[in-house]
Amino acid sequence: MTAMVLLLLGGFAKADEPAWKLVWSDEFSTGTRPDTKKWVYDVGGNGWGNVELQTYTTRSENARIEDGHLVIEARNEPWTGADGIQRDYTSARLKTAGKASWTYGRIEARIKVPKGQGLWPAFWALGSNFNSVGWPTCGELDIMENIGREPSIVHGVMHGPGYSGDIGKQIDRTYTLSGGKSFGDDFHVFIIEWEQDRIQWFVDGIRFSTVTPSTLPAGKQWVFNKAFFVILNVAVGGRWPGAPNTSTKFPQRMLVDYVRVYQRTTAPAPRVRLEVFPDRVEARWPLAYPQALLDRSSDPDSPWVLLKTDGRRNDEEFIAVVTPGLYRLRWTP
Ligand SMILES: [Ca+2]
Repeated sequence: MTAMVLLLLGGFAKADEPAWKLVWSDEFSTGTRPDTKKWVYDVGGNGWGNVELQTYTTRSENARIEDGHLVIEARNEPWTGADGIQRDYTSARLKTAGKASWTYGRIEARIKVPKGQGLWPAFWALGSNFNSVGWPTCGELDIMENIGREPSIVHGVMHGPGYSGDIGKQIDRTYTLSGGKSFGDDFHVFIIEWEQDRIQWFVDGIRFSTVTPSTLPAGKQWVFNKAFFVILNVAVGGRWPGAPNTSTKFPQRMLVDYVRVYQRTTAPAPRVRLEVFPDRVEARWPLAYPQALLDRSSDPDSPWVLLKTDGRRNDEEFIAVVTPGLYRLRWTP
């Protein structure tokens, strides 16, 4: 019996160590427009501090729910916004400001970015005190930024007072897809795990940046031990990506499968249940332990490797098809 040689370990953490609990999410699975209980539109075309070219609107042409995804669509069309200025591009920018914000947690989204010179999709967060203290004192965490001329690269960026993009001193780390693949070809999961005095960035479960107060320029203030809200947008043009050119095809769409926010909670050690079917064995564990963190090893002397599985979920559990081997369910970094 296959299951007899399958060993599942409950991670290396003690039973009283914290796991993640889902505290907020949007699966974009109902309705035709973004849920106004969760999202607020940023509207307008003032360049957004970056000499961007688009006007953000609230129209379904620019933001809608389709096939279980939030679609943010950048279009090349003349559009005159409330400021009376006609610009050549429209798009959308959605934020949870005033609806939901969090201090610490695991914030993740599964996203397929648009493609093309001049496109600038982002999944990011701003300090909730933005309106009172302004940028960059409020702090900015870019969980994922991609610019069209770098199709294989995403940036994980931190801006704060004295270390922001306008003075070229932001903390900017990148993750590059192997084999020349483009982020715009498929969905990827972009994550930060954020705790007091430490933030880690991941793509598809692989950590590529860890930032702590000691990372900052000497004497600069860490402004990330307080509440932040989340933003999703597709900008067109701007100082960093540059303008679209004749190679850029419009419309371009960013597809967001979900946004999920987990926070740490004291939880019992994860229990993994094995279901044996005639043709496969499934490992099932509670949703409190994110799917991304099932590690596999071929034998006790080999390193752990994150199991690459699309898996699936029901209302209570993540479900992964597993083969004989050594496994651990990991829920602390
Ligand atoms: Ca979805």
